[in-house]
Amino acid sequence: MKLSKEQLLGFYKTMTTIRAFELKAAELFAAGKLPGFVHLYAGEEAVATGVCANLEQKDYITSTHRGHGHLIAKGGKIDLMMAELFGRSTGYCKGKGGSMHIADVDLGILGANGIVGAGQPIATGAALACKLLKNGAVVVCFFGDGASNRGTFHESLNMASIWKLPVVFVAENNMWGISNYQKNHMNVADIADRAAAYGIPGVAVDGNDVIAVYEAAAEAVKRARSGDGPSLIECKTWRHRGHFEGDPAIYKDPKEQEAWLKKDPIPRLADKIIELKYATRAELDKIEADAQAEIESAVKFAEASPLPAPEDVFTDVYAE
Ligand SMILES: Cc1ncc(C[n+]2csc(CCOP(=O)(O)OP(=O)(O)O)c2C)c(N)n1
Repeated sequence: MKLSKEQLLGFYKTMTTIRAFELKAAELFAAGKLPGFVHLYAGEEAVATGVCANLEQKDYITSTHRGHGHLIAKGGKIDLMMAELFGRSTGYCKGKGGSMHIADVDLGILGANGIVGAGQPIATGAALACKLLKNGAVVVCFFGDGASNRGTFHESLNMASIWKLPVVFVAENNMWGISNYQKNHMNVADIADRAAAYGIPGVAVDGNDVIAVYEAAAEAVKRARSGDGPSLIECKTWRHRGHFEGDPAIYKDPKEQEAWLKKDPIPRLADKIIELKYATRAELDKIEADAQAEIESAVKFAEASPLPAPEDVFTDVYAE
């Protein structure tokens, strides 16, 4: 598959925007400016970017506790995301949800989720709705290696398979479930192998290679859209930081960390773009600087926004 200059530069923009958002969130959290937990996606940008580049606005995603990258890649509004992290009334959840509850249904973002593995049945249900409504939409379900051990994973893949639902399950295998190394929590090397148990295609790809992710997702999305049912894609990647901000990640082998940092998906894509002569280093630096500026402006928006009013404490919390 030959990708155009516009596509690769678009990937670069999305990935550098996610990275800039995450590193800014790390800095703000350390400065005590963000009231809730943040689980950062730095290092895993190629997964959300490569997958979501295959989606249209009418398509849906379900996200996780590590969701900022998914939201940005699906077109989420960065100023509203940042305001939510700050707990401000202009945020996606009017400041009451924080990082793990951001949703934008108009953009097909069915929500981040603090419950590990909870997105899998939601994605399966959304895919059933798409099939019944015949709206031609596809659902992508992002989840981690840890979530691949939950009953929700097995039930969802089975149900999606027998009903041939238009859903793509994307396992983001960053090798860790908090401090639990993959080898210690599952006896298979490739999560993709689990697809065979449900009679659906399963493929493991280099999750730090945005082109490889894009190509695998293109096939799975096409399959889902044409009514041939679900697929499982495992993207092998690495989170650069601790499980959440504040976790020093002392359980990581420093040598392994160093080796993975050398496989950082962003410089890898930059090298590819330069090799193809699609852009110069200076042009890529400009894309990165623009991404940084967008994040700085989102921080200004958030900091200038009011906190929710105390009398609104119960609004949007309970349904009548
Ligand atoms: C049902 C449930 N069990 C446990 C937790 C606590 N918890 C939060 S994140 C996490 C690990 C998730 O690992 P993984 O699915 O690999 O995602 P990653 O954090 O690596 O992106 C756990 C166990 C939870 N939030 N929900």
